[in-house]
Amino acid sequence: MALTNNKAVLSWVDEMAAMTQPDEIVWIDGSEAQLADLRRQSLAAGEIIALNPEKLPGCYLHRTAVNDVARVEHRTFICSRRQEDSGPTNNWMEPAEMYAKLRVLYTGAMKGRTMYVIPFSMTVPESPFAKFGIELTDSIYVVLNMAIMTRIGTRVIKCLDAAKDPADFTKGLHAKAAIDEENRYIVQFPEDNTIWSINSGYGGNVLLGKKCFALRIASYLGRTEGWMAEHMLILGIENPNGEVRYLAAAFPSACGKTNLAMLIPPDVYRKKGYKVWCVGDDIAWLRIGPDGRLWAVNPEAGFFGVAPGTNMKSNPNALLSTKKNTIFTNVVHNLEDNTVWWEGLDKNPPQNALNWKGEKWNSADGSKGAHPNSRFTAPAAQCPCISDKFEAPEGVPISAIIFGGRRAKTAPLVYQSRDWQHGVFVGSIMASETTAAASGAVGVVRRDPMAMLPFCGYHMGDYFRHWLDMGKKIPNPPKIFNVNWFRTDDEGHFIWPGYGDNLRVLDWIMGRAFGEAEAVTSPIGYLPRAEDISLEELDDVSPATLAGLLSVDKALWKEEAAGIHEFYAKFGDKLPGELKDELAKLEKNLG
Ligand code: GTP
Ligand code: SPV
Ligand code: MN
Repeated sequence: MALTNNKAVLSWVDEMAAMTQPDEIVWIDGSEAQLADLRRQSLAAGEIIALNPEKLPGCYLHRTAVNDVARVEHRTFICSRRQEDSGPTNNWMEPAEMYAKLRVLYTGAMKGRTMYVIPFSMTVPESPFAKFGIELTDSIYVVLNMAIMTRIGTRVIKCLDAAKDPADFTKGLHAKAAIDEENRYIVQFPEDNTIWSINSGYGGNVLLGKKCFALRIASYLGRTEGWMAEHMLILGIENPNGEVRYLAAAFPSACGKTNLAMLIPPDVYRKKGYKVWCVGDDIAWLRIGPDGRLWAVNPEAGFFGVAPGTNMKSNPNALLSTKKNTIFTNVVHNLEDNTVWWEGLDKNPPQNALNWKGEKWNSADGSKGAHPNSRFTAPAAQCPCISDKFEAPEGVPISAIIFGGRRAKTAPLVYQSRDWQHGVFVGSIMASETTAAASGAVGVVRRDPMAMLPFCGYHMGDYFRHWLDMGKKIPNPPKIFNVNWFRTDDEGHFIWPGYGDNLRVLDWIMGRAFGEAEAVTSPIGYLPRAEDISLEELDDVSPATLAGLLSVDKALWKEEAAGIHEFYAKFGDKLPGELKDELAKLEKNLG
């Protein structure tokens, strides 16, 4: 039975049902009883596997199709009415043409299936910043994931019905169809507040509240409405005085957001009383608060985190978050005790196991058991270091914004921009090696401005403009930094230990944001001196090594500047003059 009399919602659901022709329509009320029933159906259909109820209570394993294991950027479209509003970094097609093309694929796609209607909210629905959406899907896996990743059900639809404009919701349509790679489309129509996804059953392609809505559509809404939707983690650092200072950090996919968001301070910091609190691990919505600072909320309710490499040493808080009520996707099924495993969990791959494809697996043959982009979907509230501000409707005030990527060379461990405009330049020139989070080659350096290349819902040149304009409107803006945890030595090993020790760098960053730490000028911005970053009780890094990590190689940076010119040329007239000026300044500084 429909959960609402909302005419806009009902007529849209009817229209989509007429096209997709499901046998049945089920409204998701968000109750535990309904979710339990769906789990039973999904188990019976073999779509999910129940894991060991003692060791992993409420946990399930799911395997996606072998051809469907990551986001597909080449099949992701921003269909704004005018191509120039989608821009050179997005795929585009005329909306009418795209709708027509997809209608053919959607017609009858849910025959013999059930359509689930999921009302969802990004951030707590009672927050003045909440945005509502409805996802229609024929996948129970999607329903179960959305129940973890967003707030869903009756609570949400009531808030939408009571809103100023009950027709103001994002219309998301997902159909698995035949999981046909050739006909896979992930399409955003920003002006229609609409998302159509077809022929995938994998995470980021189908959990429409996440990248499709909370970044692509929301970045478009943010520009129109004067706020920002960013691919950023949010964390609070509590210092020994008990004061908590917040930062947001944008790193590309699989470059360390989840890890940084819940890091465990090194012992020497812990003993002094430092604590880290996680507010979010992937997406931040940022608004100017009444006090003139920039405030951030995490629109999501869960973590869709990379499994490989997660262990009790690298990220115990993430691992502990997954010990109950978690859905694992494309990891190893350990048949010895009906649990899960992935590369980097521990040094003991199970002897009796199935790999991510569900095949008998022997680790000794050298093959990977878990897919490199295998993931866990876990409720954020289960994270041992979740912030008490996680659901605060007003969010948290941000003192520092950090950009960063995977760069084997060039980018130093950390540097600070001279001011907001220079900070926007630093974000716009971000580059990073590609990872398994998206299909395609891994390890290729590409420009990924603000970690938003795959997620910006409009012209990237206009996006830079929006950043610059926001800076002028924020009376007390955060300071902007860049970090690189991934510099390697000649043998390709990471030089910086990373993970918990990244707090040593964050400590300097916060010191700078609050005018308490020293820096020196360099051609690229402010740098710490080696003595400004604490190496206390860190035996593997000598002051000389640290100095090396902080060095700026002018020859490499000149090459970098040439690359930036090439990248900027894409944006033509839409490239803000301020960024051209910053590039000229960089070149002048390099001599
Ligand atoms: P998405 O969920 O795709 O957006 O990824 P993410 O940015 O949250 O990345 P995540 O924290 O899951 O880390 C991805 C990979 O980077 C994992 O294999 C981590 O082990 C590794 N990693 C994270 N932090 C560090 C670090 O400080 N140093 C090194 N060397 N590796 C790290
Ligand atoms: C990312 O790729 O940045 C992710 C995973 O967070 S996905 O939801 O698949 O986009
Ligand atoms: Mn992400």
